[in-house]
Amino acid sequence: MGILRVILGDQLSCSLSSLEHCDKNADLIMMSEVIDEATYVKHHQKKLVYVFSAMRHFAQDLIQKDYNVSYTKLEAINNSGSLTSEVERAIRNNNINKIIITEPGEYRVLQYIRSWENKFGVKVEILKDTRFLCSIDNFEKWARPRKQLRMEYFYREIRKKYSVLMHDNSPIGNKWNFDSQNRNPINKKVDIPRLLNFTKDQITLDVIKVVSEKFNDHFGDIEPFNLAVTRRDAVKSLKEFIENKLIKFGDYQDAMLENEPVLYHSYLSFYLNSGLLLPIECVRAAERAYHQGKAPLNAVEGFIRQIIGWREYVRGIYWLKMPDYKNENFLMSNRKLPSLYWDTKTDMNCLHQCVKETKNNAYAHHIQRLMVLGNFALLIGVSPKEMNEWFLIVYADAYEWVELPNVSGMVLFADGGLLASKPYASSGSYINKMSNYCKNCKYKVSVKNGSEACPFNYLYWNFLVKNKDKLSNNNRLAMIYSSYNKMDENKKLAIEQDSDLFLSSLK
Ligand code: FAD
Ligand code: DLZ
Ligand code: SF4
Repeated sequence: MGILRVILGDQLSCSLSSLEHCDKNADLIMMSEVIDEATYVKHHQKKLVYVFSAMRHFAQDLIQKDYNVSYTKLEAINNSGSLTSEVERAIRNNNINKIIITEPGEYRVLQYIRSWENKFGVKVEILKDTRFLCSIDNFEKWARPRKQLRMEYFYREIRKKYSVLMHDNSPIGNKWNFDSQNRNPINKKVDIPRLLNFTKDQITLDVIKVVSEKFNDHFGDIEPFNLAVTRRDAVKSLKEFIENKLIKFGDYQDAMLENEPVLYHSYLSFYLNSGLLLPIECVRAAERAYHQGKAPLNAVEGFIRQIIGWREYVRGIYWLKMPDYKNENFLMSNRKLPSLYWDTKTDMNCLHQCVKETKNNAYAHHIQRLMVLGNFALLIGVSPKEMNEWFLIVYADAYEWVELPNVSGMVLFADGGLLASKPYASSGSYINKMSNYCKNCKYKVSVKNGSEACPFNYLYWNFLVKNKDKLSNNNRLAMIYSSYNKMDENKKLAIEQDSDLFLSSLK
């Protein structure tokens, strides 16, 4: 009689709660690659290669540590296709008296885990995911008495709790947040350090073969494949970022440059989200670099805020608000996702570049996701359901707990301002300031109306007009609505006509 310990594809950490107190002689670890998880949305092919290869390598590590592992590959003939049916098969073939699992990252998965106890007549224990710095319960305790759930205040609490960048009880530098120093555009001449390249071993090559055979109708390119798939290589990536890129992370956090998909970003989200790296080790590594004088405070604080601020905060919001959060649509947006998000075909160079890089890399950095891909969808009123599905498919770091609040809350304002105090809507001038995309665009960013004009320029005003009922009482938008009200009537008409023409031509 032993315990079945189920490990999911994003739970690849040796310190996982479901591995604690494991009896290596009696307990069975179950890991399964299943078609249901690969296709409930049609994940990017590179994401599938990453997930399956990292799972296979993690199972190998566990076996080397003498755990008793039952691993089912996608192509195995006895693979039953879903996690639930795989658990059933494991119970049938082994003497199992209990199931232990760490809480999953998606509500959908939690629902079916909760059905196992009744279905199989075996006790199921769901343990907390202790890899996060704030538990779901503690986030709820923080949120319950508050009217507004701003990330900044949550972040300060976590900094204090873990004593990160603190001196006595004050933040180092006497300020919690150095974001105002983190908005520099980037000059093409800056010599950006290259990412590490990892050689593909036989495990990854086998996975590439399976994915390219079975999922070739999914979006995205497998090659070049340069992601780490083991903890060892993920740790190398973290070290490389801390040594070579952290120093400028803050300065260029919001910058975008053609054919430079990563710039000074860490490129660590895949590893954090599947468990190869732990958030606290990334935070401590950055903090150490600050104390050793290797990186300035604006960079280190900015990086740490993304991890113990935004990352923990969006997870808290997700679990606080699910399952209703998924259906929220405050602006009642219902446009179909334009085909350019799949085929890259558009004359708008910023969108073309960001979709192309997403297709090649299963990665885009934050400002590309927010201010180009997201901003455009917000302005044209893409339905939250369609946009969420796209974001969940195309990025190798996407799991619903982190994707949904970013898309519905931060980008589409679908939660009516729970996460963001105002929509991140912007005209072309922001993209022009922060990137070199406009130089190679068919449209002119300086032109506001007419066939040559950058579509972001008129769509921005059109968005505000169309959503006036819902947004004009937002204090942070008062000045903008007042500028619109003062606008010449001919200009208002041109905005409406240009927007109608543009939107009706969108495929
Ligand atoms: P860096 O810029 O180097 O940041 C360091 C780390 O901070 C990241 O690795 C990530 O773990 C964390 N982080 C930064 N911003 C956020 C954020 N807003 N929310 C949560 N964590 C954050 N991130 C995901 O991990 N998965 C997603 O599916 C995802 N979808 C997004 C969708 C949209 C529309 C937007 C605007 C953002 C999304 N993000 C998502 C957040 C962010 O864009 C990515 O975490 C980041 O681009 C990953 O690249 P990086 O590792 O180089 O990040
Ligand atoms: C994303 C993903 C994929 C593609 N495949 C698997 C799989 O075959 N087996 C598995 O255990 N997990 C997989 N995952 C991750 C899950 O779909 C799900 O997103 C997370 O487990 C939620 O925490
Ligand atoms: Fe994008 Fe407008 Fe610039 Fe073209 S001109 S790249 S559409 S912001």
